[in-house]
Amino acid sequence: MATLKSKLTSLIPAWREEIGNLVKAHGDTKVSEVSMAQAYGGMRGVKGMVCDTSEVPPDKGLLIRGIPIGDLTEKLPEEIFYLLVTGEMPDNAALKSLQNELSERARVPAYVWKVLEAMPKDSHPMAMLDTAILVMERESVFREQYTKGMKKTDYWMPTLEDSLNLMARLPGIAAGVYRMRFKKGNRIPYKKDLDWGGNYARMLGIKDPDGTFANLMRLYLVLHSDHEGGNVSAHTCHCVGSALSDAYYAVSAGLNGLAGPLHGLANQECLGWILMVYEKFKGIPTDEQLRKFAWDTLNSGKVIPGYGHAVLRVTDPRFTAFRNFGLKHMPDDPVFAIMSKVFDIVPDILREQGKAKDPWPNVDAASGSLLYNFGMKEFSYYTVLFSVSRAMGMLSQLVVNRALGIPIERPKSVTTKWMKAQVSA
Ligand code: HAX
Repeated sequence: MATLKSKLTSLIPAWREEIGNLVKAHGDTKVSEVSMAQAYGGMRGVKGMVCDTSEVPPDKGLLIRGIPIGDLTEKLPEEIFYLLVTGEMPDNAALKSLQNELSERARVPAYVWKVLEAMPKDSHPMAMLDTAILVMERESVFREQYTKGMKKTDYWMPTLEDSLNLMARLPGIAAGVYRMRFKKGNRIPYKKDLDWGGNYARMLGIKDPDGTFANLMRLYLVLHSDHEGGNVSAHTCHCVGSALSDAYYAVSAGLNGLAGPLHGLANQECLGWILMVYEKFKGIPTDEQLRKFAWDTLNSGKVIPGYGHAVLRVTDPRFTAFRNFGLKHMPDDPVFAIMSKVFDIVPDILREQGKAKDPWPNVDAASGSLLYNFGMKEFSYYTVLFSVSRAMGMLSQLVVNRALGIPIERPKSVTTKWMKAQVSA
């Protein structure tokens, strides 16, 4: 049966040759310049790294291996993982093989639960997820084989092993965190003949009589999977992994970045903001009321969560996909209706304020209102859902980078004194 490993074995030599030849022939070609404003401004727009799994053209939004995310919304998340790693969609045999690999590796070791049970009861679900990942580091196949000694060209193989092990266990761990942290009852075991995303939905234990919640989870896992290489979570994972730290270290580091309110935590903040509107106006506000509420937020020095983006300059197609899901399944839900109204009102306000370069909604603006509709009201958990998905992007980038032998990351920093000297020179 076609496996992901055999597919990569056939693809990697050509990737290496292509990039080797490119750098050999054109290594001195300039691809970016860096201004002082960029050096002080989060390196925004500096082209200093390569990521082939996905790209985000500012005027289009996410393309996974060149395919617009809007064309992938009916796919299974594990199909997206295969696409991310190999650049090709799996055929039926390859998909089945990947699903078998994942279900065979899905059992979460008992010591993980013991560690999580020992954590303070008010721990953030993201801290619990990251702890679970890190505590499994002892099982890293990469670290074991590296310690024994292996060729650099083989690094990607145990990295793929670690990636599949981690990815297989993540839904069970994340669902277990949900049930433990929010006292939802016993853990629900992985079902071998169910797909990866469907399993996650099932193990969460949310009521789902007609399978709509499982479909939302599949969509959620597809939409958040990857967003090129420079965002905080992907870049952190890449940086840590470039030191040949294994996938457990690298992914948990990336997810610690995802836990920040300007990144993955925004989905929790976003629904909080919408519910504040709902409570203040005891339902759906008028346009005028919503406008004033948004201005009050801005005038108090806060951001409007779910709006703006470091790269995008259009409505995020992932937002559109979620909104379409809501329009189909819950058009009359008041929280969904407020979220839609915010979309009609807030971009104009942000434009009028004139600070945000991108006044449009990002992926986090819509997802919370959909989850809320299914009774998933524990906001602090939302970034864990994001994490299970984003792990696919981080792991695929890690495998590809190991295959290509990308070296340890080490950009040059300079001092303010040096900057001043440049100006006077
Ligand atoms: N509301 C109010 N002000 C905003 C804003 C928003 N939604 N988005 C940007 N701005 C402000 C910035 O705070 C900044 O103000 P100062 O000059 O006073 O510092 C100014 O506009 C310029 O910022 P920018 O260049 O447009 O945006 P950045 O690239 O610096 O930051 C962010 C991008 C996504 C962090 C930003 O738009 C933001 O804070 N948005 C709200 C939080 C959010 O939705 N985060 C999730 C992003 C998607 C994601 O990564 N998910 O994981």
